[in-house]
Amino acid sequence: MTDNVTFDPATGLMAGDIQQSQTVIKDMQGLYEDEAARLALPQETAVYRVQSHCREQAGVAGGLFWGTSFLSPGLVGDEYFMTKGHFHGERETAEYYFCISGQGMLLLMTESGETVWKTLSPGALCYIPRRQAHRLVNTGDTTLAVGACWPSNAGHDYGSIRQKGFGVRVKKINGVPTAVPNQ
Ligand code: PAN
Ligand code: ZN
Repeated sequence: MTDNVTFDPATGLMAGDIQQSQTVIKDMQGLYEDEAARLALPQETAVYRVQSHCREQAGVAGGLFWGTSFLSPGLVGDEYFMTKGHFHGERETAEYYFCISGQGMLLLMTESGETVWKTLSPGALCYIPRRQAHRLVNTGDTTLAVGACWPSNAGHDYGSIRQKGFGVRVKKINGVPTAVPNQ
């Protein structure tokens, strides 16, 4: 990957020498509380896509990666669209997130399961400390675009999130985004 890359601060869109990935509803198996509601949706529905500039080799310490996540609005049952969420495989790595557009929440969870959440609107800057899992939730009705910068050796550990989830789920209750304990 080269330095031939652009980043539009108004939208978060990147172009040039970038990687792109997309996560659809069928990839989110087991992550929402209401699995029947997830299965009832068209399985190719886009939940989020990520653009990134990974100039260094993944897994090698010393570099930085840069990217934007675009999370669609939507619900699975009463639970808002969200990212899978992960700990960094290399636990001693932190990350910055910054909200570019849309409305949402960032969930942060320690390894012992204590979960806090931060409200995201354009301009919010969030530091994700080392050893904390992180997940984005779109609580609005437009795309949530969030930029990020993370160390090239961070890696992604999705396993424990798949098993236990976060300490809260974010649901639309009486029209209001509400964090409720994850049973
Ligand atoms: C982000 C995330 C991105 C997608 O770039 O990887 O928002 O979320 P999941 O990886 O949980 O599917 C990041 O935190 N990188 O470390
Ligand atoms: Zn991360």
